Amino acid sequence: MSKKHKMFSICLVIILVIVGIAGFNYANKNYTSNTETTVTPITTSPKTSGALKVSGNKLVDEKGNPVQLRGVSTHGIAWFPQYINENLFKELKTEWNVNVVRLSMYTAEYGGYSTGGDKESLKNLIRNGVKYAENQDMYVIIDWHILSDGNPNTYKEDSKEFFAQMSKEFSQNNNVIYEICNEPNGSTTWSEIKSYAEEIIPIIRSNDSDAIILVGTPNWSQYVGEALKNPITISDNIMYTLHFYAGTHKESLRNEMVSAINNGLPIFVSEFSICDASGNGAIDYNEAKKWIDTLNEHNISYVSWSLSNKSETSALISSNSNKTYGLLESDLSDTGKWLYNILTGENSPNPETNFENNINDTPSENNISENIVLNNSNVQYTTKLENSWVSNGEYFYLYRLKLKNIDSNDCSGWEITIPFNGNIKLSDNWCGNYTVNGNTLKITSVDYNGYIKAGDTIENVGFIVSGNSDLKITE
Ligand code: IDC
Repeated sequence: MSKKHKMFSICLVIILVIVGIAGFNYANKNYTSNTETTVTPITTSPKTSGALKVSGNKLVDEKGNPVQLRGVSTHGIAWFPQYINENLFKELKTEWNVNVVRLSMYTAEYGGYSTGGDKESLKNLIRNGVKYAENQDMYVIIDWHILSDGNPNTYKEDSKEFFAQMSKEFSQNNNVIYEICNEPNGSTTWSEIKSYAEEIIPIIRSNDSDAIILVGTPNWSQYVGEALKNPITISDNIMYTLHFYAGTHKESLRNEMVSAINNGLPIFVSEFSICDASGNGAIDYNEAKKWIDTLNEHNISYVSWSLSNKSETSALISSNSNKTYGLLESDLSDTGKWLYNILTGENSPNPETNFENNINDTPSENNISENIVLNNSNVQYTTKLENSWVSNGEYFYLYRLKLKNIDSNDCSGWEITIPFNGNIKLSDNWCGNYTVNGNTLKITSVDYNGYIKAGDTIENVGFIVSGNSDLKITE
């Protein structure tokens, strides 16, 4: 071969290799091709990074190295308690590259803590969530999710009692982060938020001298500039939250965030999604990419709303899927697919490979949905088995109910009795008074859901029971 030919062949090989690599990359390109973002594997975790601190405008590990947390938020835990399960948390850590989970407990909406919600059940869900996060070596945010109550001072007494108890129980944990007010809004000013924070922070500090505390900012946690002008000085390890929904909040909010960061304010994005601010509507992939790039550039931690299968764009799980773990690509919503790609750089989760290692032995059936309609004089109720699993040899069943007042008059209270084919043990319940007698479960209304207008339906009521391996409701 002549020298010229040899050179030509070498060039050809090089070109073919380049084309080959490009082709391979193209073939592997994901459906959200406009979101190519470098994914760094998560190495930050409570075991390796220890208790986090705030240094200047940065979140740092115990040795002072900057860290970024990335993760997901539950929806309201009273609404979607089923996603607080350890298999899912494990999957989030191992499959999704997540190192923080946020537990959102509404104060005023839907079984809200301060508006008649079952305080003990809600606290138990938080306790479970913290325990699962700890077992899976993840950080966990306890979120006092104010929203329609607008001003964090509205239910300040409840908040004091709640954070006193939680921080006492978790004083030895190095993975717990306290978020003391999700999104102040309406006319709530920064000085009102600050005075609230100055009452809550010392309560937490009396049990836990250094946990990270996140403080919301005015206008649904957007006006971080207000906090910058007048930051909280009574304690260290405070961060300020900024929330965005990429379909609504764009460059001007990003600029506000970057400017506050550059001026020294430590910011944590404890909630965001990529649709509009209602949690629904179209996804804006372009803006989403700009946001994620900016967050990564400044090493800002971010947490995506929400771990639920509600039929709304921001829900990460498809409304067609009742799975509470073992999520495949087909179980994810478009937002869920986008997030999976952002967190892992890959397209499809593959959790089956981990099934044999699942915490609760094996799922008996992970996708059960069976409706039974029963009547109790004027109330017709539909029971839906939403999930079941085995834990330490015990069989658990999660049911959710719909109650309809089929009478022509409004009712001011209700009582229903559910017969099972075997004895049951009640393991969790919400939005009712529950008593077990052998194989029957009696549920009576609580003060906030006893009244049902003629013809109206209420949902929210639900429970988890354990029993035999083939437990069923008998008609
Ligand atoms: C939304 C939920 C929706 C629920 C509603 C309650 O997605 O299912 O019905 O709350 O009012 C927030 C809030 C967050 C909102 C979310 C979307 O922190 O609670 O969740 N959002 O509207 N701030 C901006 C958007």
